[in-house]
Amino acid sequence: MRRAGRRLGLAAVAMVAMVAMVAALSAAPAVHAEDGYDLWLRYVALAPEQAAVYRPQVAQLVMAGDTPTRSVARAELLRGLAGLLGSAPAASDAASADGVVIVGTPASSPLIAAMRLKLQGLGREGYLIRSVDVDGHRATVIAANEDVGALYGTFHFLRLIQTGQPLAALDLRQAPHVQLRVLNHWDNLDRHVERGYAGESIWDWHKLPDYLDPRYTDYARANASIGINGTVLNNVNANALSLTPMYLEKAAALAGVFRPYGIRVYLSARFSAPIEIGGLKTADPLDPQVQRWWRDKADEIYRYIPDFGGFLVKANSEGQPGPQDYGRTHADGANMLADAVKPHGGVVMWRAFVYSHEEPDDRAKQAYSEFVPLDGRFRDNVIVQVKNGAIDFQPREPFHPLFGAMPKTPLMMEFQITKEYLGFATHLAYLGPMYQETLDADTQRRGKGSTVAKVVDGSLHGYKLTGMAGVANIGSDRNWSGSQFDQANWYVFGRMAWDPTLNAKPIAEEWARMTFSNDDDVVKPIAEMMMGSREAVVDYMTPLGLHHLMGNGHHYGPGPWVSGGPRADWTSVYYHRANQDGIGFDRSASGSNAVAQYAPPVAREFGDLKRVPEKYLLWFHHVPWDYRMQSGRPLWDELVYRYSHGVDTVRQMGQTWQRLDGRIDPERHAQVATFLSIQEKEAQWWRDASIAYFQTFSQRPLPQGQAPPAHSLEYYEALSFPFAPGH
Ligand code: GCV
Repeated sequence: MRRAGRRLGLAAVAMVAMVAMVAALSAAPAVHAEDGYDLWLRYVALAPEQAAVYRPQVAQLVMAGDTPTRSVARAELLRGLAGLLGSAPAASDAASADGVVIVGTPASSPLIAAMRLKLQGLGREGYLIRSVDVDGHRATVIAANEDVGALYGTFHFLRLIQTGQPLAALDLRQAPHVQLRVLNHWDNLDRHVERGYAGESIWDWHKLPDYLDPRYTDYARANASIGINGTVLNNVNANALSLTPMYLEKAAALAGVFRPYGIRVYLSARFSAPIEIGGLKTADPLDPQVQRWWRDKADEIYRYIPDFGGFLVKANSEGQPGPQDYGRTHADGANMLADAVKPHGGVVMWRAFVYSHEEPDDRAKQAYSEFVPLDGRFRDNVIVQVKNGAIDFQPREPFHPLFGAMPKTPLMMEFQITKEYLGFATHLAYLGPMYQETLDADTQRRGKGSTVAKVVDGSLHGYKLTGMAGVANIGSDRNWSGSQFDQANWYVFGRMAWDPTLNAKPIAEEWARMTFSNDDDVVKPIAEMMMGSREAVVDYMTPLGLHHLMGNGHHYGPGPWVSGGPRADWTSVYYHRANQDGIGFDRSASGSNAVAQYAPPVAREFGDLKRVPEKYLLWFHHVPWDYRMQSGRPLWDELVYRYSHGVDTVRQMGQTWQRLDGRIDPERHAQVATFLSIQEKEAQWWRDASIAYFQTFSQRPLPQGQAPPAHSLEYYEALSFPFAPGH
């Protein structure tokens, strides 16, 4: 009996444990819910009292799901509301009670058609969200001219609930300020991602077109939720094979997944493809055979992908082939491709990140020198893609002088989301303030207020085509971006591409609410950490306008001593120009005169040692070590102080994060905590190595209270990282 009883007891215990486990599992969110996979679309249950307020406001849904886009919008709304509120609204054909949500277009919804809403001016992608009265019932309408607008409106509506905003008296109208809002994937066909720190490429080319990883759909959802409407699948350092039928079929499969989400596929085109895959002897853009080849290629691509967006091209830059190989201009090259895609409605995004074969007196001047003379010579379906600054995505650069300088040629912004120069995936650096700093910068090309944002949204020069590109930080890692906080950079890019006048801080807050917690006492410290984080990176890597001081090739860690090699403008010494007298690149009239590429009032400000903002001091001037800074300190002391300040800020970020222990799910909290400790270690390394190196020129003691570097300069110089990621 006892034995039997004991067995029974064990079985009962096992049964109870199993039931408890099953109950726990079914009550718990999806298995991987808090590893970051769900991004800002977690839709976790709101606090009961909050859910109780929303539930009656979204009790019914009137929405036809009979087109692919309406169907994904509907599914998202049901999924979101079920997650947030514990129950999805009931489907209905009419507003028969309070709390109806009506979504659609006048064409798809008789209710919306009857409302006669002012949808003019919203275009294809805009929407309005409004609290209305329908037959005496309180309702919310999400209306647009086209399905994709209704999809964007749906995501906006969900965001309101995700971030705890009231729904009672809504009157929102939104339309994108920028037409092409695209991610640029620097993904190779072997799945290596150039400057990628989040695993392999998410495009599993080998299994495409047959296997469509569900991740592709989640990628599309995430992009649509922030208004991104285009993706360039392959690296700008392009392989011509991407344009062969085998790969076009794969790209078409991806385009099929993305289409309902309003996302078009683009491809980077290798300029020499007519030779490599076309069997021609030349890729000369003025050669009729070459032109014919591209026209045929475009026709072929559009047979696979009828809504193909067009080409992105890196030409005559860093060894890539281009029209200059045949004595032709960038305009000749771009126009040939533009003519090929024009009949299909495609565009060409032609990059202005160029290097000539001859070393220039100042690389910062190159793009302007090559492109400004071509203003007005591009076809109307070409847009020139310009990096935010003239060198290369440094932690801080003044705005690119091309912005505002090509009134007759649409220019689009290229930001880097992946943090090639800002600590890869382990450093927390929220890029919102950096994007905002560039977009808010005043080119003064048409008087004061001629901001870069107005160049990008086309309003300054009346561009017909507008765009913003972000070099993606997305990979196969479960958390997509290599770290939890790097998701915020994808997010803020999308939000600012939609509206370049948005501020970084509210975006950080809304992201933190959706990603971590809706509690103000969690959101506030996180947003503060984020807002200070990029400045901290600037301080511990490249303070006061220094730039391009990273390790050679892989760009990991400090390398201010980098010299030699094939080109001077690939070294650090070329950029910092430190010597016994001082430090900094003289780009004023007494130096390379790069300042002259800006509008005169800006040139005067940047070119004047007394007026240049200190954050750009060493970008534009070579300054003596004892130069008196605004703080009253000599330059050398200020430099050391800034390096240390960067490290201190990271330490404080770590402490702030520790205080949030218990307020964030343990898995993500632990990962962020570890990454912050890596960042602190590496910030210290940057500071120490940089100080050790520059002290050999300044020959000055460290200011009082400043700790000496932990190691000798030789130690730092000897460190080697042959396998750093992303190279
Ligand atoms: C895709 C920098 C990067 C390169 C990148 C290049 C570009 O030089 O280090 O990896 O190449 O910019 O933007 O074309």
